[in-house]
Amino acid sequence: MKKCDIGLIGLAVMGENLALNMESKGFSVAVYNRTYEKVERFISGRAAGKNFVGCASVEDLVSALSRPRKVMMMIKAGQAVDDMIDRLIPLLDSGDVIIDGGNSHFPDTARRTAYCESKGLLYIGTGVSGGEEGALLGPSMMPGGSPAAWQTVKPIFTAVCAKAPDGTPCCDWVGEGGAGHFVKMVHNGIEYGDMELICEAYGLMRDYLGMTADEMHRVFADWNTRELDSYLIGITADILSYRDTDGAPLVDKILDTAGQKGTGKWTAIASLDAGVPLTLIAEAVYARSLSAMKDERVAASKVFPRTPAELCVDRDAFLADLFSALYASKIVSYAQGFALMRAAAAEYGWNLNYGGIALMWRGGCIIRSAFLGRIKEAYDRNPSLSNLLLDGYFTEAVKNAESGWRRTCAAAVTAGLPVPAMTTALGWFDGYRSERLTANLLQAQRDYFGAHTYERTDMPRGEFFHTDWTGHGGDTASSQYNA
Ligand code: NBP
Repeated sequence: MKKCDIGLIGLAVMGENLALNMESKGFSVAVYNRTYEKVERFISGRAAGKNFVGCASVEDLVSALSRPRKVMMMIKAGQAVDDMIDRLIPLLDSGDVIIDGGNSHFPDTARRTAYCESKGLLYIGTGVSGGEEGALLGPSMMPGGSPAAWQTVKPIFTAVCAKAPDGTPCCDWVGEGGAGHFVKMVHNGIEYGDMELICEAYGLMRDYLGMTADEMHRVFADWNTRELDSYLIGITADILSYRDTDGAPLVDKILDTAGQKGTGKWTAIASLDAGVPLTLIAEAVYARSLSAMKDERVAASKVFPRTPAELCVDRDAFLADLFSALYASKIVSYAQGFALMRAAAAEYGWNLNYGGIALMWRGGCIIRSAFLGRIKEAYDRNPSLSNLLLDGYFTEAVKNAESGWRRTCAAAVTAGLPVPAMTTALGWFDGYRSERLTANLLQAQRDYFGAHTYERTDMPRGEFFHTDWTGHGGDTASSQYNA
């Protein structure tokens, strides 16, 4: 029997659709799932008459593959992946490739790459974004791991992935070790930020302007034809026009508590580890946590009732400001996300192609947008751009949006309506563009109580001083290191 081009383990929503996608591009696929009934159902259902081989065991799957063998796991992240790798290793030979397409944490992928390489195998950890539809029709894919594996999987990955509007595949080699899953993690963090910003804009339309779902639908549909043109703005417009069976907007009947699966939290933790402010994404994670505290919020709303704001604004003018606030905050979020990737690249020795990453996210994935084309152009102009805000296009965009952004945040704060992502973006912006911050006082406080020393404005950088602030401290300074 002719051997298959690739093996796929895990026939849940992502695996099943990705397998169908691969087959539709001309590849033969062997499939295996822990619960065998799912293999039978798939083979006799959606896969019927197509180029698939259903396998009852991991051994059957491996023996059904052509060499070098490529086995892709689309299973629950965590221990299940480690266990599956240990089952595969004795069955595979040098040069074969194990691929993890799940949402694994990047340090796990770095560890698994080294482990598989130590056994003579190659390993790829790839981000796959786009949900069910993306998996079937073309996801954004972010592979990293063993560089020698890339040429082996490239024809399949670039055939099945999404294509940018100019036809470029939304998949390219990201880097060694956990680089692919790191970039996917930042993608998911940015997704959290984009979603929270849209929800804040919706909140101001609903609770400040008192707009109906239909009116909001029209605004988001209009925004989707402008700089904010994106998948998430588009689905927001769709959601706002969707009616329940009784004709009322379904969105109004959905409980206001959000879930999360951890990738946003990982991004925020990575930013704390790297010392890179990622304020907007962190706020977006906290906003979900706050939303989940429904009972406590209901109780607190009785203790601190909000005084309805006197609305004396021109609706169209406010909506124009709101557009600016969303756009400027989104720019800050991406600037912060790309800054985190720069720091990680320096720490882990990855040679990340930032324009290439923007292109990978340009199609197929949840954060796809016209805006990412602008980011690609910014990194084409200057591949070592230190911050997105310093690219001419984005500098102008933020300057143009700034006054509307401030008016929006001021109105929301005065009305007592929560816009944590928009305001934290503004706070970061004001800090980032400040020549002189207040850390002189902070450093004095640290030196006062802990002899942590300080540098002086009238002396060269790198010389540290300690003052006996009270007159009864000693001369001994604390050692110099940043934790
Ligand atoms: P799930 O994340 O729900 O995982 C279900 C699959 O994992 C089933 O095939 C299940 O087999 C298998 N599995 C489990 Br659970 N434990 C296993 C074990 N110990 N050994 C072998 N197989 C095991 O599926 P999904 O939503 O399709 O996602 C797959 C991966 O892709 C995940 O890592 C996910 O985070 C990631 N991802 C998901 C999305 C999305 O939109 N859903 C998007 C992007 C990435 P069973 O049938 O026997 O229980």
